[in-house]
Amino acid sequence: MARRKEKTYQPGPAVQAAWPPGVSGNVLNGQGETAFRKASPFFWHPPTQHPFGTLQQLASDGCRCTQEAVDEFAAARNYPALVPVNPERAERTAAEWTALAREFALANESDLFGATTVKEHYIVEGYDIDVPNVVMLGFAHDYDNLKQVPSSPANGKGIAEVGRQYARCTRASYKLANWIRSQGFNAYPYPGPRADALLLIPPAIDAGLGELGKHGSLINRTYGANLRLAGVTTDMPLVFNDQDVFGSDDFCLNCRICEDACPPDAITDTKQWVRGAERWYVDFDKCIPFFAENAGCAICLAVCPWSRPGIADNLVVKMARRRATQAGGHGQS
Ligand code: B12
Repeated sequence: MARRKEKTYQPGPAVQAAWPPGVSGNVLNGQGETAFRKASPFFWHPPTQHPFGTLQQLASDGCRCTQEAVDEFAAARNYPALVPVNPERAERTAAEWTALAREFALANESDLFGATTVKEHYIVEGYDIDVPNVVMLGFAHDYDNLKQVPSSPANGKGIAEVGRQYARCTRASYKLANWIRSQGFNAYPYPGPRADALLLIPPAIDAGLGELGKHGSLINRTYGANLRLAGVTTDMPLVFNDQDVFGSDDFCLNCRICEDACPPDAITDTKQWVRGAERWYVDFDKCIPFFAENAGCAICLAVCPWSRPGIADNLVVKMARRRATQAGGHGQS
């Protein structure tokens, strides 16, 4: 077996000074907990709601490393107004509403569309979501820009690309929410970049957008992990998607490209219990210092084999073949 790469990264003094004494983000996130509980408000929530407020400010300042990145993140935080809900609505089936909403979303900047019901483990502790359904949207980064991470004042292309796609998340989720409202239903956008009531990865998995990767981000069968997410909660009747299990989780079991590439060694090779579910988990205490010092990082997204354009289709076929061989093998024994 090949040896793991030596990691030499050590957090610098600014991160150490900003760290809340005695606090672990992994404990706050419920690493090692086998019973279910909701996620606690965490990074990118208002700084008064969690203990990492000072570090969050440091990370946020670091992401403004070039004027282009500043401008893209400003566009991402330019939240439009929500229109009032139309008191009149047409009689349509859930299938008809879903087809119309999908068509609208895909024509208005989203690359992916899926729907599911709102479940308890999507909602952050202390928040409420009082509509039953959620539409999940996916947005691919420009891969050539994204792969220039980590960013710095000398080359901010990677983090500017993250900001640019967040701006698309904002525009697209608000446009879809306003379209749904104009059709007579409640709708609330969750665009990122700031955190809110809704965790985005768990509903994206249930809405068929992909599987959770070893690097803690969702892997889609077309775009890999080269993807941002946004959501719109609503009471519009919708047809729900099934999960899309296409083999990336199995692939992660034997792949360690992101583990090896992660400078602070934050990605682990085994699944862990976190708030009652056994799944991939990224060590926040190791990840965040490098993230804060390197303008948002995203190396794990860029190196993921599923993210390279044109590769995911082949990997889906390869994983289907592997499953068929394994099933055949079991049948013969
Ligand atoms: C806080 C946050 C961070 C923090 C903490 C990261 C973390 N692991 O939670 C920091 C700043 C370190 C961070 C870094 C990054 N993030 Co971030 N982050 C968020 C944010 C705002 C909230 C997540 C949260 O509260 N985490 C704390 C707890 C809940 O984490 P957790 O228990 O480990 O759970 C995570 C997953 O396991 C999964 N999950 C939670 N519950 C359950 C339950 C089940 C059953 C399953 C299967 C999965 C699952 O969702 C959680 C999100 O990572 C979300 C947006 C959102 N509203 O969801 C974006 C988000 C998760 N981040 C994203 C990305 C891309 C990144 C980065 C690559 C940075 C970048 N340049 O874009 C790195 C990757 C680091 C990593 N893999 O962890 C994307 C992921 C897109 C994708 N393809 O999946 C999101 C969805 C933002 C977006 N709008 O697209 N992030």
